[in-house]
Amino acid sequence: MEDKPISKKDILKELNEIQSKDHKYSDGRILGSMCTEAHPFAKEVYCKFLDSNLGDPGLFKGTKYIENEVIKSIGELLSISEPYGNIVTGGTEANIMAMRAARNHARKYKGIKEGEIIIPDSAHFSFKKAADMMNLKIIEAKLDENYKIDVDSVKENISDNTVAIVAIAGTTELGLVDPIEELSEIAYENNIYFHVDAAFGGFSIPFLRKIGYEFPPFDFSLPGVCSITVDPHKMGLAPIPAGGILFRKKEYLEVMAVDSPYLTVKTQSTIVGTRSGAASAATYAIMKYLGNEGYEKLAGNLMDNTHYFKEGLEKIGYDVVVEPELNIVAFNHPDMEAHDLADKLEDLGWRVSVAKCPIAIRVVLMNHITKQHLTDLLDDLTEIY
Ligand code: 0PR
Repeated sequence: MEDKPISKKDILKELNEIQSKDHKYSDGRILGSMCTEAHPFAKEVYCKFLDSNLGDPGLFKGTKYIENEVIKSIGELLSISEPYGNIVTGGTEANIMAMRAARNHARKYKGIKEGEIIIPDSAHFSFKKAADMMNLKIIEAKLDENYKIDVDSVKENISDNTVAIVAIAGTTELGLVDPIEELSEIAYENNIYFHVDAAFGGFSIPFLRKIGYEFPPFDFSLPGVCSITVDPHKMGLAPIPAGGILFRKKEYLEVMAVDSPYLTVKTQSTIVGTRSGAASAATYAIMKYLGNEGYEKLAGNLMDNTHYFKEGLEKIGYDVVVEPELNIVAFNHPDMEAHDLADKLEDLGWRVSVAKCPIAIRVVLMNHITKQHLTDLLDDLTEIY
């Protein structure tokens, strides 16, 4: 730090130069991100609540009310009238909370000390962080030929130490929805905590259903589902860091509550202490501003783009790995390594992501990628072909 203050003008000039090194969503070149530019209104509201701290909700009763209302509104989308939960720091904190609730619940009510969690091979790496922090053993269930969790593999792996089963609604790499109904039944029958990671799909499946897309049940309408991760900062157009975690019962928050004696509330269940109220307020505002209609339109448009892109790829001769269920397309050149194809696209200015299972180029069709961007991308892919 300098001894003398520097003028705002000079600092901003420097910051603008530095920021120009960042990629911008609006360039339409970021192909592998589940985040996108937040809606301008959400950003405006975010700034108004920048100082509010949900870690001490007694001081911020208004913001706490907003968080509760947001959880309730998301609950309505996920078929539960009285959900418990929080707006947290992204899907990672949400998944860690879910695993912590499951572990503590099993420890308290079943006496399990060395817990195991069964997750699909396709699960997001946040579960690895959760397992590492909580000393849980990860049991990876196999995927079936369609890259979804294999229900038999889950059944075979259930043991006396299983504290949770996890399924995904919108896998990170392919955007697929696991057979959640079957797993819910298995978890329910075996009295095992069942968590659904709908970080990506939770903010689109309910809206796609309303406009005629078919998805099997994946939410709290299934009696086995204990918690759901759903991130407003992915498909919800809310700013980072707006993750969401919803629990069916209050006792899941209670089993992981720690005393916070000198605060305005006596216990805390989130991982993070001082935490953003701005994310809750921005999510509240954007959900009201867009309404069901706005989100239906958004999700529908992104699926139209997905189909447009998929068909364009097939016309050129690329192999699409799997029929998209949500707005992600993964594809390969028939005789070029995915990493070589990724390098060629990077050379042309595209920011590409390569999936590992199966190895393929993966494009997440978020709101910042327009039809025109897709046409340009298909033109480049034609050149490369
Ligand atoms: N669950 C699922 C299914 C996810 O896909 C992700 C993240 C998470 C949980 C964790 O969420 P947070 O990253 O909010 O903690 N999925 C993306 C990924 O890892 C996140 C991402 C977003 C990565 C933008 C890159 C990027 O540019 O691929």
